[in-house]
Amino acid sequence: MAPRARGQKSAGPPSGDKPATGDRLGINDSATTSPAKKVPTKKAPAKKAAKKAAARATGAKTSPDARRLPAQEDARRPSWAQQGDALTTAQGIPVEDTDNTLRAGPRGPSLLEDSHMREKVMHFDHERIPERVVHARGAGAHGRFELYESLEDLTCARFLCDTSEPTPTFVRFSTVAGSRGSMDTARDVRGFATKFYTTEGNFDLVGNNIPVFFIQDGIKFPDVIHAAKPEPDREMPQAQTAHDTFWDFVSLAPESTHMLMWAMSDRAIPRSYRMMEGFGVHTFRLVNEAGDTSLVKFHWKPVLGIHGLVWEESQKLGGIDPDFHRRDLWDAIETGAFPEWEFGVQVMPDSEDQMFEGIDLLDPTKIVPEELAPVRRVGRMTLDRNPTNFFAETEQVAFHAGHLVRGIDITDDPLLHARLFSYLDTQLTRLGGPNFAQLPINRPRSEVNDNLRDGFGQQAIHEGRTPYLPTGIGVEGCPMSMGAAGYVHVPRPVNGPKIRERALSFADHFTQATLFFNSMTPPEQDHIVGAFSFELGKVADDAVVTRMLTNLANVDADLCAKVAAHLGQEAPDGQPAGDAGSSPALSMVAPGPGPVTGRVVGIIATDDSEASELNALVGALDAEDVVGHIVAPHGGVVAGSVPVDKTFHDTDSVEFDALVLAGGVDNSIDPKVGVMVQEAFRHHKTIGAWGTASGALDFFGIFDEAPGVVVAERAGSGFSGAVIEALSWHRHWDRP
Ligand code: HDE
Repeated sequence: MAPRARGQKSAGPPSGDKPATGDRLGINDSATTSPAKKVPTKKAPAKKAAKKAAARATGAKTSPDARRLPAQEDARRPSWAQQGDALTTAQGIPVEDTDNTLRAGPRGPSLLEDSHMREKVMHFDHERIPERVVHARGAGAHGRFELYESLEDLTCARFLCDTSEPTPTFVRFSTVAGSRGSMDTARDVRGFATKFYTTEGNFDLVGNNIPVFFIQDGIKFPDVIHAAKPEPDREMPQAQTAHDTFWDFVSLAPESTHMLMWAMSDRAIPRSYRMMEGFGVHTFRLVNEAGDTSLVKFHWKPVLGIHGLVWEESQKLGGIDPDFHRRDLWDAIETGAFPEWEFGVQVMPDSEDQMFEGIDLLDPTKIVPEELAPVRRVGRMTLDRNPTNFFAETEQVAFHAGHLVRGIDITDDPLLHARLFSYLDTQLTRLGGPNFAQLPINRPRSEVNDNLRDGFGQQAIHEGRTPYLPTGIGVEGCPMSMGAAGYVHVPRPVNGPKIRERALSFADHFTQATLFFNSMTPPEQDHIVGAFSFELGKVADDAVVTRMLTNLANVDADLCAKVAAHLGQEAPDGQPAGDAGSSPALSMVAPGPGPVTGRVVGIIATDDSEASELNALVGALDAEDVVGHIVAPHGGVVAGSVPVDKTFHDTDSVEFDALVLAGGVDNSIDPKVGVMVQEAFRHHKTIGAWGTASGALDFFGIFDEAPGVVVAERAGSGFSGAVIEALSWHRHWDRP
């Protein structure tokens, strides 16, 4: 196989973080040192990689744990819980025995006076809080945001002007439709919500991995979600849009057509959270110190590139590893392959009509193609620490589209306005009252002096007697309103008749859907056809299918004809826009190789393999921050001394980005290996084999001249280099 250019390494080392000042809730102020985390992988090379990458990412000065913020530290070791060696009740009374209920004789009835048992079970009975009504399934991580260049020309937000200090962040990725226990790899939009703990208060960028939305007005959100969720009489299907009610709704709401194109594309089945773009979706308004405003769209660009699974893979993974994305994120961070995104803004002039190149910037079903307004990349976020406790952090984090800082304002997007109401409201039910901002994960790292008092879950013991303003009794009349130094809403005229009506400039629902389809490469278009065929194939109501085909006919005649043919229906005529154009930036297929950091290679080995060759390959992969898993017929060690990571009994090809058959594997190997290799080939993945294993590849029908298939006599550096290079292409779509 002719060698291709080597994959790029991820860009340079970000500098270390620094603890921010503590909060003023008056709970705890002292920081404690936390124990270093263990790297959970079995193999020494992965540990080495973890150390290496951690050192690289931190400038070799501090470990991720050392960067923990004081407020988080306090919360991990509160003075009122989990201290000392003795087991106690919640009232601090030492417990005699927690394994046997107090009873009348060893075989007699339990006694109601056993307060310890009653308290223990009472607390357990109330451990759950309501899951999020949408985005219930998620995974989070801590990180930091570093600004490359000041945006002071656009905004006075300090964290976007001051390049000297990183801003701590917490990110939660999620699926939308499924319940908290649903599978990660369902076809769905992914939430990409980031909390920036800035020195001027918290800014939440509550975005998705798709830049448009199903609806134009927030009043329709309950409708689209009710339609997408399991049908209420039967509570089926879970985490799926492939059912009647969803397609019934969207077929009658043509404004959803553009979003449907994205949702049926590989964007909706990401390979990893680390390989997704993020979008703020709505247009925001930035204002600088001089009061000049601009309209912007926010973007996250993954350093590892944008990559998807294939549909069959995502379905199988739902059974083999329902936690696939959560595990991928966790493992990447634990092994030091810290996920990174560049932060960018598309900047449009704040014109009176808030239109840009004919696009209504207030319509959340429209994008601004990057070719018309390039994304200015101004910073980088690195996720470098897993949560300490899923419930306390990932489950209790409370995002709000209205958590804005000085210099960032909203626009009149009607979807955004409904969100401004919804996010505070939902926390009252989920987090049990109005004090959720005091939960450690939600606390600002800037000073809080809000005069808010009491309420369920109040954590502070406030001093003084003047929680009101104005006051002459309070300390020097404080806290004071800050005027122009505070958050000032951009003064804009507002007028118009009170009506329930949508602007005409929101009315074109198809041109950008066509633009999206035009921008896809042939394999991506095939996947979209396949996804529509799968989903509509599950719809029992013929009228719904017919309506949807009519909408697709207005997007692209070929798309409609292919889907209709798969469904055995007539393709209706439509009027797709002839001048929709295309935007190459929308395609996920990169024109060149990309970074391989954190990719996982399955190395199929037997006791006839050579330990030195296996170790050499794992070492070569490790040097590129690729994880090599030894997969063998049995657990323990293989080839005399090499630790086995997975066996044929507990894994499948879908868990790997590439499969390599080690020398020693031959035709007599477990037939499951044949199934795995054929599946990896069908999923366009890199496949390698050396020595006797090349013959096994032939035996399994894998054509060794095919793109992305690497064969060699021995597992030397030429072989490992070619495998890594092939891996850097993500998939080999040119394979027959
Ligand atoms: Fe949300 N959304 N949303 N949403 N959303 C929630 O807030 C809502 C919308 C998004 O990881 C809820 O705390 C309404 C668009 C993310 O914790 C809730 C409307 C976008 C997350 C809510 C929208 C999003 C949520 C559920 C229409 C992309 C997960 C629990 C007006 C820009 C955040 C919660 C996390 C969560 C309401 C539309 C993104 C109910 C009413 C558009 C990433 O408040």
